[in-house]
Amino acid sequence: MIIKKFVGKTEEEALEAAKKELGNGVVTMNVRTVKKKGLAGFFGARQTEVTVALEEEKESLKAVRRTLPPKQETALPESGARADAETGAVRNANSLMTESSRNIEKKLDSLQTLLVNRLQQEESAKNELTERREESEPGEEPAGAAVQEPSEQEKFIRLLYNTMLENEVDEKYVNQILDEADKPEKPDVPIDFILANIYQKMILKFGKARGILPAEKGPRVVLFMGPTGVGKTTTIAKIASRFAVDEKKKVALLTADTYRIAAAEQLRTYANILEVPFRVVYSGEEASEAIADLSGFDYIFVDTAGHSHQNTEKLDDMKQMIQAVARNAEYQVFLVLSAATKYRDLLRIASSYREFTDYQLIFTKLDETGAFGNLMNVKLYMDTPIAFVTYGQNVPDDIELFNPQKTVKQLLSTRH
Ligand SMILES: Nc1nc2c(ncn2[C@@H]2O[C@H](COP(=O)(O)OP(=O)(O)O)[C@@H](O)[C@H]2O)c(=O)[nH]1
Ligand SMILES: [Mg+2]
Repeated sequence: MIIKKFVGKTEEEALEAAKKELGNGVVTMNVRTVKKKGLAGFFGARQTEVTVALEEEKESLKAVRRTLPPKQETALPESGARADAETGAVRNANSLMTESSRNIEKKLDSLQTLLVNRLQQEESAKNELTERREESEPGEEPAGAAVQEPSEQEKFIRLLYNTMLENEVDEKYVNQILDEADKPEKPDVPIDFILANIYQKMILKFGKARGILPAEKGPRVVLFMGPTGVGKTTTIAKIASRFAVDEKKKVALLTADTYRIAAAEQLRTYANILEVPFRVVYSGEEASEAIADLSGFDYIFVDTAGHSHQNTEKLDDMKQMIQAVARNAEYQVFLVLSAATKYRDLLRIASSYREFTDYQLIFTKLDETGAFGNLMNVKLYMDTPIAFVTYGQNVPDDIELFNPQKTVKQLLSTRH
């Protein structure tokens, strides 16, 4: 069975929308007045929400709904009953994710404790304020007494909202995430259900990267592009080491970064350490020749020069290089970006490279920033997945496959 909510100015309007999407077979389950969507909705205007049902529910929704306990004594997490419900909700939410594990469950548990503690802190700070106000104005009604108290759920969502903003997720995407997450249907929905739901939506938003795949035939050529100084060469060394040393693959390194002598020498040094072939290529033609010479290899990693989007000469070189590689081999492109770069600049850079190629993302220098919102922002803006992240200068250790669970947990955690 599908259960879905539709909103409109009136009940009729909401039901019209439901029938338009799901057909005339819908059955009205519930009608109620609700506040508008997004953060604004927690304070703003009201509309009518109709919950309708239709045969054929998606398994994933069923799994989450089954976890809803029939009745909760309290929305705060002290009671044993609530703790049971929490484990259920989290376990089921996790079972929807391919990478579910006890580990994530544990992490999510501690994350929730963190959030709840903060919620309680805010609560007691507010109570203190009210008490003080009452003391100073005896006989008068405390201000705001007429205003309806937001529910625990609303406060919790508000807290998640602020936490994501603090972690520099673009407000536009924060609203999108909250709008897409299932809204609590009843006032006593436990907050861990809300958390599990939002957590899951965010993981789905990050999607899954392909990473570096072996070619079907011949070598896989992997190009790394990005601004100067973001860590392209270092990242190539890390990745090349994983493939050459850990996986015992035949790896070769090329560099097209011929603008600075030191840049080529840096990669040559890594090639020497790894004992893999190294070549400098000055043009697309030379790259083609090198690929032909290295046809017995598994992976050929190509370093490139950073360019600014005003530099049309370098831009043309890059295009030619990619075209030459595309003619001669199965290839993949990665755009390397620093997590410490400003949001607007990241979008400008990512857009300028997108003009001539598709790519997966690599974020470097996660150790240099406490806010990971840009990972979500760039991923969603460019609609392309993040494959690797790096978090230090050590070769080959400071790199890992992008782990959405870990990043989402960071985005929902308070920074210290
Ligand atoms: N803190 C930190 N530094 C990094 C990271 N990756 C690379 N670097 C450093 O950034 C500087 C530029 O790296 P490089 O690979 O030469 O950048 P490229 O110009 O893009 O090839 C070097 O000092 C690297 O050690 C990282 O993940 N974290
Ligand atoms: Mg370099």
